[in-house]
Amino acid sequence: MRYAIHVDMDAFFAAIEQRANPALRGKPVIVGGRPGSRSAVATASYEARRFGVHSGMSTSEAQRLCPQGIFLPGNSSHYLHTSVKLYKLLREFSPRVEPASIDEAYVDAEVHGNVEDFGRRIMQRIESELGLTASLGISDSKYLAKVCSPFSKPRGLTVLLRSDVPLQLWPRPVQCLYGVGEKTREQLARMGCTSVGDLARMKLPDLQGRLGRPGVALWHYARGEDCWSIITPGESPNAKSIGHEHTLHEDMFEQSRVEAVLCDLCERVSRRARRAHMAGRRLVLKLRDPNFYTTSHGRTLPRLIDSAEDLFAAARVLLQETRFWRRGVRLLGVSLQKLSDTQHTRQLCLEFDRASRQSSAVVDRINRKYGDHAIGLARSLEAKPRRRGGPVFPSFQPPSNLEGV
Ligand code: TTP
Ligand code: MG
Repeated sequence: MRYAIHVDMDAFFAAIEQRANPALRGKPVIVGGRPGSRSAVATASYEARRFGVHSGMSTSEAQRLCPQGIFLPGNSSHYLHTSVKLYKLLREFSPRVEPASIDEAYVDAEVHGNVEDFGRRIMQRIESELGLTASLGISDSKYLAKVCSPFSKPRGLTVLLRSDVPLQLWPRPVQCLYGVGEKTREQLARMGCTSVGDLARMKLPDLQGRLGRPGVALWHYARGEDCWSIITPGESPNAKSIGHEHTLHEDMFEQSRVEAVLCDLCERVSRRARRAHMAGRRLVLKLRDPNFYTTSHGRTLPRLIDSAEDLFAAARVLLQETRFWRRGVRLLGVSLQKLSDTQHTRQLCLEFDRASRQSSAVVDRINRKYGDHAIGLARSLEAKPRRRGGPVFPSFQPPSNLEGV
C-alpha cells in the first residue's frame, strides 16, 4: 500500500547543538541569540520547553522562564548540512521525497508489510546515522501525515489513516489541524466549534459564510478529505497549467464553429491532463480578435475537473460570458490551472464524478490504441481536419470488437 510519511526532526537546531557538544545533552538549550539582545527563540530543547520556552518568544522572556537555560546563537551552515544528509538518507527508503522545510520532509512510499515497522526503520537510521531523533506521521493522505506527526513528539510515530479520522482525529482540539492558527481557532470557538469533530459536523454553507474559502478547505480537512500531493524536486514543478491554443486558418464569427474549436481544444487539454495524472480547479479561456486584441477570462471551479466534457462545459460558459467572440475570433486558447495530482490523490478527490471518469478512461484507452483523435466529443467534429471527400476521421476504422482496448 502507498503511504505518505511526514518526517519532522525533534528540536532540530537545539538537538544539533547537543550532538556537537555532549556537555549540553539533557540540558535546557535555547537557540536564538543572547537574552536582552531583542532576539527571538528559534527553538529550544525539550528540557527547556518544560519551562514554557518555545519558538518565536523573545529570548528575554525565555530567560525569565528558564534562568538556567543555555543560550546559543546558532550555526545555520551546520543545520543546513544536516538537513541535506537527512533528505539523502530518506531517499534510500523511497525515491519520492519532498523536502518541506529545513527539518521536515514527506516520503511517498509503497510499503509491503507493516508500515509502523517501516517507519521505525526510518527513525532508527536517522538516530544511528545523524545522531538525532525524529517524529513521524504516517497516513494515506499527505495532509493527515503532516497533522499527526507532532501527536507523540519527541521520537514519536503516529499512524492516522483517513478511515481513522472520526475515532482518532475528531476528539482532538480543532487547532491540531494544520491551517488553524490562533485567529481561526477563536473564530471557530465563537461558533461553538472547539474539536475537529465539531468542525466536521458543521453545515458547510454556515462555515463558508463565516470563514470563506479557507473554511471550506478546513471542513474537508476535518473530514479527512484533501488533495495534497507529494512533489519531489526532480519532478516538473507540477506544470502550473496545461493549455492549448490555436490560431485559426480564417477569422471565425459563428458561435457553433467557435464552440467546435473550443471543444477540440478542451479535448486536447483534457487528454494531456489525464496523461500527466492531473486535474485542475481553474479554467482560463484566451481569445484574440482579428485586430490582435487579446483577452483572457478565467474561473475557479467548485471541483477538480479533467474530462473533456467538464472542460468544455466550463469553457463554453466563459465563452458566452465574454461576448468577445462576436467581434470575430483569430485565436482561441484553453488552459487548465490550479492542478492537483490525481494519481496520488485519486481517492481523496471525492468530488470527481465517477461516470465521467469511467467514460474518460475508455476514451483514453481507445485513443491510445487507435491514435489521438480516434474518438472524442461529437461537438468537436467540425474542428477536426477532414480529408477531401473522406470520412471525418480517415485514420480511424471503428474496431469490430472493443475487447482488449
Ligand atoms: P520546527 O520543526 O518547527 O521545530 P523543532 O524541530 O525545533 O522542534 P519540534 O520537535 O517541535 O519539531 O522547526 C525546525 C527548526 O526551524 C527549528 O529547530 C528552528 C527553526 N525555526 C526557527 O528558526 N524559527 C521558528 O519560529 C521556528 C518555528 C523554527
Ligand atoms: Mg522539527
